[in-house]
Amino acid sequence: MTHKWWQNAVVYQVYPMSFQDSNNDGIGDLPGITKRLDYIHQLGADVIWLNPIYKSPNKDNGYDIADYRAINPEYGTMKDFDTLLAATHKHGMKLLMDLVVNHTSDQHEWFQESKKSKDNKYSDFYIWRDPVDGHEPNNWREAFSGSAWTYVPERGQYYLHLFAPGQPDLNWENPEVRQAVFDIERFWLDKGVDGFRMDVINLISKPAGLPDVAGVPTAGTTLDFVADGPRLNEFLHQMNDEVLSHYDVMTVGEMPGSTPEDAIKYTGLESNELNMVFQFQHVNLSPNPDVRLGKWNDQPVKLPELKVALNRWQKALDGKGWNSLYWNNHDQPRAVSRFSNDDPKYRVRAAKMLGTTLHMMQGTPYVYEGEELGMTNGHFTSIDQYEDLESINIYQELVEQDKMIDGPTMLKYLANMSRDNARTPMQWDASQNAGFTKGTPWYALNPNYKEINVEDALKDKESVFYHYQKLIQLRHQTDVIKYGTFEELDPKDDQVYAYRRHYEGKTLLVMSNFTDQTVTRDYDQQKAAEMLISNYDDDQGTTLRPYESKVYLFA
Ligand code: TEU
Ligand code: CA
Repeated sequence: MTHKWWQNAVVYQVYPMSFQDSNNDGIGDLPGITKRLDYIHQLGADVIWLNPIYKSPNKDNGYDIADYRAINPEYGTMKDFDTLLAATHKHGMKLLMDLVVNHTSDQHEWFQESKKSKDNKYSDFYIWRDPVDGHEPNNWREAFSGSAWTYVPERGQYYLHLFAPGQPDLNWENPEVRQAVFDIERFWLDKGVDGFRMDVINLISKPAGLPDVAGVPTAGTTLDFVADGPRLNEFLHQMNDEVLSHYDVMTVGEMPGSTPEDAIKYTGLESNELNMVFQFQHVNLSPNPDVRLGKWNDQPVKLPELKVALNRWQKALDGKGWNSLYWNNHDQPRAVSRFSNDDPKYRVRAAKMLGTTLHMMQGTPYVYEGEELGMTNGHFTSIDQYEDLESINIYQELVEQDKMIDGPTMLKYLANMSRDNARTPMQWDASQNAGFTKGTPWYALNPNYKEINVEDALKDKESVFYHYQKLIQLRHQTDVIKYGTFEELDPKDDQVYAYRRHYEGKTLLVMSNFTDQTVTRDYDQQKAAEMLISNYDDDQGTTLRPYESKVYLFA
């Protein structure tokens, strides 16, 4: 079977605002990224995914786009972008843009026109509905607290926003909207961009008639209800047919709420829609028992549940679709804090263990900036330390407005799960502001940058960085890692994550101890031809020390 370049690739995700400032205004920017391409290339990444860099009022840090063909001045100019793209290609790497087309900013000219009247060129570009009995058209809740509807007196109607009021949903039922999106895609693809990460792309087709959500309407139940709507396949097929299929590009659809069965419809190897999907099952584990609290919890992830989440997708897409593999991104807490142990005593070993566990699976791995250092959550203790509207709004709604939960408990949940954890600036060295900026950083750094930073990591051959570099090298060199089938082992085992991969007579055995205990497990590792990688410097056979992770190749 021929393979596509993106099936061999490893992606490095850059959150531009927090990556590298070059003009000392405290905000990361495009020239800063260009300066750091050597570092990303040294890690071994093949592709860079940039979070949105378009003109935006930044109500949701760029996921509210006001002009799809202009660079946000905070990040630089279109010339800076062209320089970054050319330099990325010169390094032999590719560049993905973040395409946010389920919604725009309310500052986009389309919306500014649409809200004026019911009979102008853009009136039908968004989802407007009359009040029902003087109220919102249905019970949908938006992702960042509150109703998913906002009333506009000048039009006498409500408009839908599954996210903030500053993020009105586009009306994909309107063929002119689809063509406008396709034109935006061509603009960037004709500039030489190598593909797109598509923001909440499985929300673009809404359930016919926009009926109420059953049960308790929350942000989570609304997203789940809207996800994977009736015309999604049709829209994605048309996008592929009219645009994507005319370029050699990589596309990954962010699909909250999708199941493997859904994903195969959109990313099947012959589906002619998208190449792969970001699924959410493993990042939504241990949900709060109270449905109104959704993802907000302070519970550690249980290994058997993690295995169900990841193994299900490995088995379901094997030979039928393609997985993206990720532990974290700009919306998730830091991997080593969420899925393992960021206590300084264990952090490095645990971070390496997580890297091995994920990177030996079938799919395209995504490394989020700083994950390759073992960067940790911010362990915030006060609501004043948060800047993300999701964090601030949920605290205001549940603690201050509804008095449903006390402040200290909500702060524990936020410390464990907030997106802010991922947005503290990249830690380059132990100098002031970790070398991120000589100005005042837009967001405070994690104070542990003095111990966790690139400069120290590159001097330490035992660092998480060099472990990730080796994982990426192994993927590039080893077909059984890239293409092998997946065999789960002992899914109920709540200490060790073990699985095998098989390809053309070769077998990989991956064993990861997720605990701080020493355990024993025998999967015939003694008969292996060689050990490919370990986070310890010796091999004690069936003994697995705390957070020990190792990979054997059986010829
Ligand atoms: O996220 C969509 C999404 O469903 C969740 O990640 C959501 O943001 C939240 O974290 C659930 O608790 C995408 C982007 O990745 C995110 O940054 C944007 O805020 C969101 O869409 C709206 O564009
Ligand atoms: Ca800057």
